[in-house]
Amino acid sequence: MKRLIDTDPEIYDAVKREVNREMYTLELIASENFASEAVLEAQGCVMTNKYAEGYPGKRYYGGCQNVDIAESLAIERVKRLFNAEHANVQPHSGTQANMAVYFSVLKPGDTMMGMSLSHGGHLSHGHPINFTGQMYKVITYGVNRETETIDYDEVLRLAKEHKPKLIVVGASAYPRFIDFKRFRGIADEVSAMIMADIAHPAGLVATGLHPTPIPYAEFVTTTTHKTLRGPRGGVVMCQEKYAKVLDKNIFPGIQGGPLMHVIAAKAVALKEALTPEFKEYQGQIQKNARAMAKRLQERGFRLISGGTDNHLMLVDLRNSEITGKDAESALDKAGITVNKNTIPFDPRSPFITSGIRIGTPAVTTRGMKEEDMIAIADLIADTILHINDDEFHSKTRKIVREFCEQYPIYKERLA
Ligand code: DSN
Repeated sequence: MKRLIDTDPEIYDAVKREVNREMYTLELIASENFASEAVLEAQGCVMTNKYAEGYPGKRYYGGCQNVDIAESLAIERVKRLFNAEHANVQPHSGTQANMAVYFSVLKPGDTMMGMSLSHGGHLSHGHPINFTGQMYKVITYGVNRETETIDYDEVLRLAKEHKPKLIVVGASAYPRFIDFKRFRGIADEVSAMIMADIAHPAGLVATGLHPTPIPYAEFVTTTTHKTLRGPRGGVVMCQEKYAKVLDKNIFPGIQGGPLMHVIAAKAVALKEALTPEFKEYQGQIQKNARAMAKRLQERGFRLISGGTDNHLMLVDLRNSEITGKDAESALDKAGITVNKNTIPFDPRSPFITSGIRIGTPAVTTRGMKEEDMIAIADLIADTILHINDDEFHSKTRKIVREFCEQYPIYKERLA
């Protein structure tokens, strides 16, 4: 980054610090990952310079022949990866992908259903402080208090009572498989449409390691940077009959010029996702999550729903005085990055919480395996046991650094 050093040493310094943070700490935020060098190169390329409002072959600007190649490849690869009839790769984010679907099928005041954020849903699935909560009549569903898994009977009861036009299926902190077929049955009983937001398990869905919503949902949205391991951004897939209305609602509906450098990087990540190595990687994410969950349970932690089927787990700290906020902060000092997270029926506020969310996609990208997850689970358990002991955290931070050095990333970047 020679030119960046000369032009803007302050930003260079911040980037360098971030590279070091990523290299020498354990990244366990379930929604994060390390995009490949090829993805980073595409995202940092000159396509950032190009305006390309419209779609491949139908642009409002000249000179789009090269970005058209990138966008067409990205579209074709998404369709192939997920077996989708139609795809739009322009959404700048997951929330914008969701917004485009809502605008395609709902009018202000219409009724939609989504999973409550406090039970593992997402802000853009109808939270009162999000545009969805302000524009639509939102009915939320959640998990059963006993099983801590989605209460499908309650979803059906609510759907029959409120007759939503759209049911949103998907979560950002739910450790179990989602039964999309069952949601289809519920939606059919009340003539609702389904939007499945698979941002979190997208990589698992793409490789057949998590049930796919494609045959059951009119619309499927995802981000490209979580388990899918691409650049930050969104994608919408839909049945062919909704293609026109969807495309219109993304551009010119809610966005102007697409980010062509990001779309090029999405295409690269999607190419990577179509390889056998990616399937192996997704399988390892899942094995790692199971190994980590098992070890945390052996160390006395209670996990929401008793374990994990996917890439993440939610630790319930209610049986101690320690809050999610305390745990996040102590782990951060130890060089282990997680996020505090509300757990279902959490007595504490979202700023404090009684849980932490742990995910394995990023550490698996580094090449770590089940035995490493056991070691990391022990570091987490010991850190939480010594919650107020900063000296202990400094020692753990050194262990974490040595551990990370065995699994290098960014060999050529600022190292
Ligand atoms: N904020 C993301 C997450 O961490 O799960 C979802 O958009």
